[in-house]
Amino acid sequence: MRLQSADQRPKISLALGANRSMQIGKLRIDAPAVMGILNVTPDSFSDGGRFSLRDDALRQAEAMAMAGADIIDVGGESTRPGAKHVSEQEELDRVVPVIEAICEVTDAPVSVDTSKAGVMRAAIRAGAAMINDIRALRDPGALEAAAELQRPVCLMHMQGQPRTMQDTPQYTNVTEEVRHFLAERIGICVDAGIGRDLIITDPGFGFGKSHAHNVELLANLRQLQELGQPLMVGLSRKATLGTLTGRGTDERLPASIAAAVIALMSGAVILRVHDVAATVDAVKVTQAVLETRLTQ
Ligand code: 7PJ
Repeated sequence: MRLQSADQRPKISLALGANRSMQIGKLRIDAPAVMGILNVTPDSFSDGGRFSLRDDALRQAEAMAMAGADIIDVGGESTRPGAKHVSEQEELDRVVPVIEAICEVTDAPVSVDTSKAGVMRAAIRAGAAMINDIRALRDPGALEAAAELQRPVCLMHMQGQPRTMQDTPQYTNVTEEVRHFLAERIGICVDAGIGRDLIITDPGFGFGKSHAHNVELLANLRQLQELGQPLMVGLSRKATLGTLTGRGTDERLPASIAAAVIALMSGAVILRVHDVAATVDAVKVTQAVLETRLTQ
């Protein structure tokens, strides 16, 4: 059964900034969008070699599209604290065949979760519609590649580097420092020729942030709307939800839904999640309330 797709859901006017809207591939972002997470790393699927990795990934992408995912985010680099460095060739070998295969079977736009200029270029050539960069285009050549490609790009805040970022995260005012960083990156992107209609921002929950920092950021998320760009939020199954509930990674769906609803109520436009069907339902409920508020 195909669940109700995004274009059948009621629309609301979103916090996209004055008179602005965004197009990601065939998807017009004029209602909250659900981005399904597809990790293409050997530890995320059964260990059956490269072809099986591609087929498993394709099946999961199809299932997420059927469940109502508006975007599929394909990543080949594990960014967990302590994760091993992945070479550009390894990342290309993981994500390019998967992106090609997904684009053949679904219209849902594909996002590539990468920081590497070469992977950005190859992914867009393979059919990806947007770039999701946890390093906000700070790696060598990434800014130039994104400017050349002219596709929507998500700039995420991270303090430090994945391997050590959770050792001693430090802020005087986490929300203000994240806002300042993102404003600076937006300016740098605009100067490099990336239009504001292509820029998405993300506070980067769990990336160089303590539990208290994550909670404070979520409580103050609305302040990031001042940036004037669509806001993406990734809290799905994250450690901070485990800290709040005492639950393991696979038991964090209710907490993830609560976080998704709070994010939407605070102006988030794209939710990056593992559990697509459940999040799509939560979006419908929240959106109905937001829309009613707007028209009253
Ligand atoms: C995020 C991401 C996030 C964006 C990851 C995980 C860790 N990209 N990539 N935002 N998180 N834009 O999913 O637990 O929060 S990987």
